[in-house]
Amino acid sequence: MKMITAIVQNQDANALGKAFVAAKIQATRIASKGGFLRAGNTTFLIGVPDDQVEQTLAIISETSKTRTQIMSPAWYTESVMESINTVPVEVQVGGATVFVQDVEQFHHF
Ligand code: 2BA
Repeated sequence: MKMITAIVQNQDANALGKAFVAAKIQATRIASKGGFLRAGNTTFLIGVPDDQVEQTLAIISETSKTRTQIMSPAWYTESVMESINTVPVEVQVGGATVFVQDVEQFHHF
């Protein structure tokens, strides 16, 4: 069994959740926030048998889009003084950031 952790943009989260339900893949959705942009994103925890990993990754890949966001460096520095002369920069986000880990034990009591 594997644990797939997928961080996706909020705009893609509903479609991805629906796709998991349609494919009978069980997932848990957690509201999260990126450390860099500090914008909301959604983290899915998906426990799947080994033979469902590829299907799960394909669904995530098909559903998650790459987008460009404008980021003010002031958000990053949190400095009011620095924010005066900073120019917003474009940052490319996504599609999805995905980790696949081995599951040592799975219990469902
Ligand atoms: P954020 O940390 O808010 O990052 C948003 C986007 O900003 C990233 O998109 C990347 O393009 C850019 N970025 C992040 N850190 C940067 C830095 N130090 N310098 C320049 N640009 C930077 P993605 O790579 O698609 O990441 C989307 C979200 O996925 C991240 O939101 C974070 O929540 C998560 N993530 C990405 N890599 C991760 C990792 N290694 N571990 C845990 N979470 C990760």
